[in-house]
Amino acid sequence: MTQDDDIKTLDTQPDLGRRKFLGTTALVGLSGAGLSLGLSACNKESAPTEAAPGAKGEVAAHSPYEVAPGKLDTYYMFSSAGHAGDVRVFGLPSGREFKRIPVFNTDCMVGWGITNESKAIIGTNPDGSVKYDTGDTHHLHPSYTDGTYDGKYLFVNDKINCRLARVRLDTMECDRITQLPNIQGFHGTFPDKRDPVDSSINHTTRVFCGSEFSIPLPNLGKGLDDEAAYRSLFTCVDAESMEVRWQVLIDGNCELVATSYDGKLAATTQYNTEMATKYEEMMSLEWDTCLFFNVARIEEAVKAGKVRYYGDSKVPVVDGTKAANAEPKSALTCYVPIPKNPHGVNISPDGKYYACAGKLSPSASLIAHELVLKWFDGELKEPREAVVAEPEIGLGPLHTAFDNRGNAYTTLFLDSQMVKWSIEGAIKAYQGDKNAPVVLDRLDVHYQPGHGFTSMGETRECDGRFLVSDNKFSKDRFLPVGPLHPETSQLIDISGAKMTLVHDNPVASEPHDSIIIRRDIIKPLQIYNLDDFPNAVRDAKESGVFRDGRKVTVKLVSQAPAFSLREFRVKKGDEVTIILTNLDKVEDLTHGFAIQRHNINFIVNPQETKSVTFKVDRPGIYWCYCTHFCHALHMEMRSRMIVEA
Ligand code: K7E
Ligand code: CUA
Ligand code: CA
Repeated sequence: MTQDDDIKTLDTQPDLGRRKFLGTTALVGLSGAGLSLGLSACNKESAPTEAAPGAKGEVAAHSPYEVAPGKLDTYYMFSSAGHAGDVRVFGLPSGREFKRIPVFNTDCMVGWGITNESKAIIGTNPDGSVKYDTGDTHHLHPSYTDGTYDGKYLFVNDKINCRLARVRLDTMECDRITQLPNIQGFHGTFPDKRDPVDSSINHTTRVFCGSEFSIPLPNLGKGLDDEAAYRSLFTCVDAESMEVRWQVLIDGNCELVATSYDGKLAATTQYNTEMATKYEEMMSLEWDTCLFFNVARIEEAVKAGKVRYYGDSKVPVVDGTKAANAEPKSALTCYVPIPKNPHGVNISPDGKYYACAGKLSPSASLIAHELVLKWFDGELKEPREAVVAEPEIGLGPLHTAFDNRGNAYTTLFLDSQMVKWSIEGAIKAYQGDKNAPVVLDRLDVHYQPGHGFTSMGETRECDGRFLVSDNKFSKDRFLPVGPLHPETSQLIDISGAKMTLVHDNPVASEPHDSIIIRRDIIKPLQIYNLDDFPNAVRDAKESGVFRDGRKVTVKLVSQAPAFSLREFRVKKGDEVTIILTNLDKVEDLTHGFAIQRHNINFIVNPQETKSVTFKVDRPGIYWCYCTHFCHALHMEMRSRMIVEA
């Protein structure tokens, strides 16, 4: 088995592509000496031979999983980077890291949190300062059409400052961030897979967000010690406008979130049905729940105005507490009891079952989607009757992934294992069949896995080929790099009866969740459209210094290997805005712009425009230079800011 030959269309021809790239705009008028000076690293002939005993400098034996030089991966893997605040993009099966997408963090590689455009997305205080510049991304999921990824967006949470971000999958850049009101500890998040209200809309229109930590509502300094009144809200955000649509007041808290394939239900696991504020008390009950939301009924209640508001939030809140939803036929929520302190909830790709991982219980609870709907129709006595299996699978179950052959793969944190179990076998065993095969295989992973996820496993197109175990500890698996270790991402082949460990990859701390997407689904942009930037400097002739009192706008363009202004003059005390458009139209030709001693550093990709605004209060000359290696004359690509006294 190698990378998909059926996705050949995306394979580039590396030799041709590289020569074409060098032969056009980038090197017009340059000598051969310049070429070798600037771009020797790209020279294919200079491939290392030391580790290559085979003929013609190539490795003799290939692993069937190897992605040979110049070949492309079969899958994208997107990972939430935890408290690094960004999103990472990898290729599978190679495990190569391609990109880090800054989201909640400041990033000087691209200028995220530095440019005016990114500050506007992150959110700024009235005085222009950034409100938050840290975040903790735990869960990320793309938008859906018809039960599979449509390649449009990726949604990711910030657990620290309670924001939902959206990443465009064509540019792989964050384009919106929304603050969720009246919650803390925003953890689980999942988009719906189709519109639950209008069945003709078969794509994602909502994103659901769970809050893990309960707080007084509103949290304005009153009722601080009335811990019994602390509450959590479940939040729905509009996937297009990114505005918060509604919230649900619940009993207990929210952990992970899952959504059904028919759009009807959203689910969240709850480990703190005790509604405790102290550690020990959160484990005092033997049972917690998986909580289901009837999305259409909630939207009806919002429409009917059966809502309240907290603090100065304009977001309508409906009542999803147990007491208010005892009558199934009108209930907005259904609380299904499962063993104490569960963690992840994942729905099987056939849309039939939610698998809740036990965490403190050595089991997984399988809840049937149809039976939860039956409870809402008044045809089931107790919510617990929706549980159709509860296999014992091992210690510390955290998250479950699926293949397309009816098997589930659950990470066992305490056992440091991946366990493969049969859904059908587990259901039969629950019904009393002692011979039903439940656990089919176990594989040691290294060490302490958190999330496990399969190729296309959260979609109808689940293909059952690969499983990745994202492990929280790497210990001895890699060269030591000081007290902080990387984590281990382990690729596992699940296409056969037994799981096979393919390889380890170190991942820089501290990823949480990931998803694996077939590469043909993602259609990345190579060059921006100049028209998408209203402030674009469309021609070098438009460059110049434009003064409006103490506000000065400097417009310039970059075209390899020069900026259109060799120098520009401003005065001490000015507020300077620099608008830079990269007029280069060549794929991969990015320029950077940094100003000495002014904390300015950002990049402009082909046909992109960005701006920065800052004060100048120290007379002198300050060199501006291109930070991003673009050309053999990259070092010379400079401008000079002259600040007059
Ligand atoms: Cu770490 Cu998804 Cu936040 Cu489980 S969560 S491991
Ligand atoms: Cu332009 Cu380096
Ligand atoms: Ca509990």
